[in-house]
Amino acid sequence: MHAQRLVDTAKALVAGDKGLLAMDESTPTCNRRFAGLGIAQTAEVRRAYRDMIVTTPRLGECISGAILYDETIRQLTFADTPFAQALEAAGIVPGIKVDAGAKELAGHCGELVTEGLDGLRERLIEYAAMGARFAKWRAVITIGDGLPSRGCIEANAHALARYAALCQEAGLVPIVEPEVLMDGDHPLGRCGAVTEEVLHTVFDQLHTQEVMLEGMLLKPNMILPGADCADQSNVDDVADATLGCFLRAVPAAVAGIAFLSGGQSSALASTRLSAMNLRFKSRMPWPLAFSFARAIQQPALEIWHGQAANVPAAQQALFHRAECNRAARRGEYDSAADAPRQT
Ligand code: 5MM
Repeated sequence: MHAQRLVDTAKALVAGDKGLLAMDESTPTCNRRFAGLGIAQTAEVRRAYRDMIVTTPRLGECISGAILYDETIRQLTFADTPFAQALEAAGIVPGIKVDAGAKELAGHCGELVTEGLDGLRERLIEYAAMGARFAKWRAVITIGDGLPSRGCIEANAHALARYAALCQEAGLVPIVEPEVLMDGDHPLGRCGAVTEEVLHTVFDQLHTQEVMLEGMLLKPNMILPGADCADQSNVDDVADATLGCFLRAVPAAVAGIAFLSGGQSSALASTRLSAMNLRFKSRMPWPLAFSFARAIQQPALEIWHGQAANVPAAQQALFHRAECNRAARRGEYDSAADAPRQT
């Protein structure tokens, strides 16, 4: 195994105050976001959007790594450079989403299991040859009446662990993403209990599959009340619930934690990350970073709107959100100062 290389890459991805940019929306997800804004949904327009992102001036000052989608890693930027190489040139480590998406779990109505293990060993070798140095796999856990089931949690945890072991065999750092969705009206405590059970199960499976924790990153949800819950907890309650859960369930050997944003507004995601870093700085055994998609990209996407003339303004918005999250890693994000630009 490539132990030292894995440890070095994992550390580099969460070093200092930088974080990751998830730009790995699958074609259906990217098209859905484009459709919502009336942007044409073609491979060429998706390429233009991703070109806007990776050519953002000084992005590498805030972003350590970027997660690409299969379509993008095979495309060239407008400067005729493969996207992975363009990222390396910008000082950003290229990564790749390797799951094949969440599908209905047989026998478990309303629950999903992420697929993509078939042929993964060969795909990882191909992605590594294209320049990817880390990978990502997302499992989706739904909270509902009687959900999640043990069957769903165990199936997803097993797949995450087998994916992670294959990544390390190929020399790619696995990002393990078990996302407990915000959908629903459940209270904060329910999200906390479910997330803790999921994390215990995931780390049990990672141990069983002999995954080296020092050479992987965890990409979890924050502990939040459901989006439809009447009691939307304050920032400190979210920070305390989230870090309390992680301190109980995430081994200290894990190289780092990088949150997903999960549909929170850009400002709220930064505010909560900042509060966690401020309140728990001296008590955390791992760096606490970000791996946001919507919470970094959304304002830029809305400005860009598919128009080349909007690229400079969109890049400014993208860089601004990246900088905000860099400040949040230091516990220094000021949402009041950011207010005029919030979306
Ligand atoms: C949860 O989604 C991940 C983080 O994004 P947010 O910060 O917006 O929550 C993200 O990496 C996600 O996995 C990609 O957007 C790809 O999603 P799909 O559903 O297209 O595979």
